[in-house]
Amino acid sequence: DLEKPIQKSFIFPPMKDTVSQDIDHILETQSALAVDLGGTNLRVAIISQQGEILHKMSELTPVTYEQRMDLLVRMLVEATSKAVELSCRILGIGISTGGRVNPHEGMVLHSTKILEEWSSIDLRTPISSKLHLPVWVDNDGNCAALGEKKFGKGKGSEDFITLIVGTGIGGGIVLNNELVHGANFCAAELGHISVSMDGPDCMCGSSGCVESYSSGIALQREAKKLHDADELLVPGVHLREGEEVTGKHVIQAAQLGNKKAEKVVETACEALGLAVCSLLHTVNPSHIILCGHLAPHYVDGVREVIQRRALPSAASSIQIMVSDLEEPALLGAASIVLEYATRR
Ligand code: BMX
Ligand code: MG
Ligand code: CA
Ligand code: ZN
Repeated sequence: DLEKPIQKSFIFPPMKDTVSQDIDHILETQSALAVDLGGTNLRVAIISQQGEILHKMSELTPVTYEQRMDLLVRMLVEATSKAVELSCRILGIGISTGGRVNPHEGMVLHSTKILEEWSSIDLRTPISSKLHLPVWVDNDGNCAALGEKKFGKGKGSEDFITLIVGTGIGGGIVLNNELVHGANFCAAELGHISVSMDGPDCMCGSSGCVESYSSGIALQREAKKLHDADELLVPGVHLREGEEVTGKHVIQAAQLGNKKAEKVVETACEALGLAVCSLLHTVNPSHIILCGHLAPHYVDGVREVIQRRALPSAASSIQIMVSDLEEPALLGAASIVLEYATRR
């Protein structure tokens, strides 16, 4: 039942000299519900104004539109009751999702095969009418950039780019302090920068995109190839009974000296490095922030490619960093809500 009674606000007795700051006396934590919908996981979190993740839940992303919407609504309803328990006042819902998004309409315009049945989807209307809360939506890479800007290594930077390596590769570009959305909300689809005239097939229908070399699915594809040829496992890398081979195993094997696995990681770094070179020459940002679990394994390789392949003037000034945020996309989705709802 969504028609929950309105929560009581607990107000401190006003102190003599701070009467006007009555909002600060509310004991409840002003918070946002944040959603991150990716190719693998669907996450919902309660995030405070200070960027603390107060509660988080995660499920596998369902494959059909209907299952996905049902699960999302169920998770959001559960999060709103959790928010009551935690004395959080929810100001709205911020949704980070894969695909091209029109943030003015709260619509997912189009998605690659990473998210099937996720084109021409109005997220705002059904979610806001079921949860009785305002809803904001943007692309996940864009949200990651917003998360970095508000809470992470993008703080204080006017021109920077975020690359988030997950199942796919998402991107976000901040220029003159603003996200770049482009003419049709298709800007900053940085996973689909071409780094090869041919190259592996990409989930977008093209081939040779950086996502087809350096993403989680790309590493998994290579891991499976090696495993099928009995060339993946070396002492120290184990597969539990029934465990699926993933990119993680290729990273572990490379770290333990498996030459074939090292080659896979090197190629992934080379591709990501080339994509970053293109970005430096297009946008000339001050920072590139690499996010996601694979980022620490890529950063040195990317720096090395830049030194070798970028224009010297672009290479000398750029700072390539690894994000220190646990969940940049969730934090960015929350920041849209928190920035908007508390603007006075
Ligand atoms: C894909 C594309 C991007 C997204 C990126 C990262 C879709 C559905 N997704 O390139 O919009 O930013 O994946 O997504 O078109 P994730 O699944 O790795 O989180
Ligand atoms: Mg993601
Ligand atoms: Ca993007
Ligand atoms: Zn592509």
